[in-house]
Amino acid sequence: MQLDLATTSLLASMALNETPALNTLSPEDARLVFSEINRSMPPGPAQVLSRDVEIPVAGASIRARILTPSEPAKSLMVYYHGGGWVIGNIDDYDAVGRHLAETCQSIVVMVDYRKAPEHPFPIPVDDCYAALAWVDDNRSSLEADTLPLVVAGDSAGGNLSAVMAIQSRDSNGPKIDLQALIYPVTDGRMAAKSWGDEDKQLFLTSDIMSYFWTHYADAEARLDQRASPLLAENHGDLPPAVILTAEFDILVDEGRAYAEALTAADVTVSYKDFTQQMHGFFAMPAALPAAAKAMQWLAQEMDRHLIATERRDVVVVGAGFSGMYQLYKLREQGLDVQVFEAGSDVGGTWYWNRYPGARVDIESMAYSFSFSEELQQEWQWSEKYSPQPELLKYAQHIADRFELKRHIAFDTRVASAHFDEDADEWLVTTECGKRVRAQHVVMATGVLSASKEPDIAGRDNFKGDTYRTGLWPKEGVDFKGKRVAVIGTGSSAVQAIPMIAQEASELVVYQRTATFTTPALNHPVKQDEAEAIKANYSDYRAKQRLNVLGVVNERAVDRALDATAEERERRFAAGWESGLLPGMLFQFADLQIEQEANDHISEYIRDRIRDTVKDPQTAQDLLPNDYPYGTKRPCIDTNYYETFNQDNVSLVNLRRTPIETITESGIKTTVGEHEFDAIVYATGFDAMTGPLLRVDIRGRDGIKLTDAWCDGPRSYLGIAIHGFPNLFTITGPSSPSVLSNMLVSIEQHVDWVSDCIQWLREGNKKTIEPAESAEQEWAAHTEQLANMTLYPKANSWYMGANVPGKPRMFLAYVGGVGTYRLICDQIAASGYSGFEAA
Ligand code: N01
Repeated sequence: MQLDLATTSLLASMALNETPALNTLSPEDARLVFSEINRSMPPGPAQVLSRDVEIPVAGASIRARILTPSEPAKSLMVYYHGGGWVIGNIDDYDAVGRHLAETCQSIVVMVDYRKAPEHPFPIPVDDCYAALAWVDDNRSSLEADTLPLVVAGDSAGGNLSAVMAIQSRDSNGPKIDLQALIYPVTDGRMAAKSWGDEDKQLFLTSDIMSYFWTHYADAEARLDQRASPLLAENHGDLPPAVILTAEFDILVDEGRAYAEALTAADVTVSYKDFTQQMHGFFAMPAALPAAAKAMQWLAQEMDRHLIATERRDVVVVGAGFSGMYQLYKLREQGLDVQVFEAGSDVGGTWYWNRYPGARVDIESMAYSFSFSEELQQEWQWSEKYSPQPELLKYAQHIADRFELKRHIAFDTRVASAHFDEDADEWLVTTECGKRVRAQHVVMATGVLSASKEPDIAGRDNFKGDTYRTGLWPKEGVDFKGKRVAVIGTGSSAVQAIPMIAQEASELVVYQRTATFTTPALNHPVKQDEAEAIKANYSDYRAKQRLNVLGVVNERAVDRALDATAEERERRFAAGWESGLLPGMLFQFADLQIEQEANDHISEYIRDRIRDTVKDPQTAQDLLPNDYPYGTKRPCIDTNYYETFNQDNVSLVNLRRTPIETITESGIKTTVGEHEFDAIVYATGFDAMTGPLLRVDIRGRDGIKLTDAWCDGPRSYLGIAIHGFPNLFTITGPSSPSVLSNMLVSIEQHVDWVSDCIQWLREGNKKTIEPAESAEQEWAAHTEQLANMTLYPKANSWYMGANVPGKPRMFLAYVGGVGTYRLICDQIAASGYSGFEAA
């Protein structure tokens, strides 16, 4: 026999306290001892509202306690406590009732039915039935008019609940929607095999149970179906049942037999035997961790029976480019897919980031889908770097062209995804209460979709207009004639500042860290160039797929440190004039590895800033000098530095004059207050992990992703997480994602995930998840690679450094898109090595 540790220690402490066996005591003394045991347990959740009422029963009245949960109730539960019909009361069970109310989100009515031997069978049954009828008649005053009705109880209370379900059926009583029976007593013959098992004589022994039966009902009455529901002639037409038993309980066979009898009569039953547990464990929620798990299971099963749940093969969270393509792929494979999207339309990043000047920083011909030859041939990009409206139009075109929208629920944010180990499937719940079960969940939530709450004092004081670049209003913003502040100088700000400066009467930029940005040299797409690419798009795409960044430009193989000063100057100038991100970074092989090599390119850019910005102090303040170029996401811009030469634009260097607070009318720094009509926060995102962690994701054993990742994200390939079977993350942490052309990485991840799901189905396997060791090896590999570069030197969002309290680690795979693809392909080809599939 192996009990769980908490139970063993509880039994040991009871033995130490020399708790007497109840069957050796008078009923009165047994009640006192039982109350004493319960009094020693911690109370239940205080936030549950409690009030007692008197319920009339034949010739008397009984107490009942109404416990209302803090969250809106989903059901109305009449609860009959255990205690062998002889001991126990609603005070003893107060903590249990409170935990039930909170965990099951139920209004719980605890019934203090009268006890034997003073009130033998059938008085407790009649009391319980009167209470059930009273509850049903008083739904209005309980604020439970439309809630499903549940009868529930443990041990003798489980017996009474089962009896209530039968009696209500037979006498056309209250409509019971569910019976929840916790290690119920079901058979007064006292002959089930488990009664004789020495291992099961723990909290409840055969002697104690015989003592209870003897006080409750005589030999003949015990065979009545109102005492022994297992002996009922008809178990059909009863409400669905949730039945749980404990492995080391003399009643385990009775509970199981009842589950079998109901199933045989076509009643829907959820049954679970809690291993390593003894009788009574459920009623000790504060002492035994297993009780909390059992309550959660009960809540889950109640939801399963009481709340409409749809079933799909796969749920995809997010309808940006990754969610749309994932939907397309899986639907092609014949799967039933449900996509949930928080926005009102497709587009993801390009749906939310509508700030002025928003545009892509990888050439559009490269930042586009390759999966459909017709699509890539027919779609015409208007500019080298397409603006946000065009990217959104592209996303909408894809949704329409491939008829994706009918599978997407818009304006629907996913609140939680919990893995149900019994069914090997996920239960996904949305914020508006929709529930879907699916074998797989794909988190296509993007990497920069959790806009960071600006962590600036007094943020709520400001009476003017406030905007966040990552949550820009759909209708746009008119800054004409307005005094505007922009806080932040990352990629979003670098694009927005020149545009806002064209409209605003005054623009003040608040900069904490100066950024590196080089000219985008954007222009309309040259038709001959586009046609040349399209004529050979497959070669172009093949190059992208094996490239470091997912583009077609190649990195030079020679080192800046081996080159002459003139050669370096020539190459950096060529990069500057290329108008491409990789144009700068790829000029030499060592720019992101050797500090000294990086110093050269950083100084080149600083010189260009000095050349451009006329006011010497502003130029000085704009010089990035506390991190190597490329270790924070470099920007490309249109007229960023030139904008600071405009008369209506000024810069505040927060390193010299930090913000003290936002005020009602503006921003106060250490040198004074400046008034504004509008403040634009371009303060970034809780990148990579934020979009995943804001969904309540729970894997095996109910472990929360927030707990599993409390020291930083761990995954295998950035695709899958140990302990979270059948959950996939598109461009997740520790994949190339943000270090690459996202469209190339998205296609690669989606293809890989789709193949993996197909492989599972063909092999009749239900689950797949990475082994912990594979995850550890991947973490070591990604960390080792990152440490070979200059990336860890910057306080960047790549390192999680922009969010207070976020564990500091490099969040992407620096080995390159091509290498990463080969690794992923090789893992798949080897039968998914590093994964465990069952
Ligand atoms: O965000 P960011 P973003 N007080 O985190 C400052 C992609 N993107 O939205 O560096 C004062 O880069 C912060 O200062 P510091 C791209 O991958 C792509 O601009 O923390 N300032 C920084 O200056 C990009 O990297 C495109 O000292 C505060 C700024 O706010 C990523 O999105 C366009 C502050 C945040 O910059 C994120 O870019 C746009 C505070 N309390 C975005 N808190 C293209 O494709 C933060 N800051 C072109």
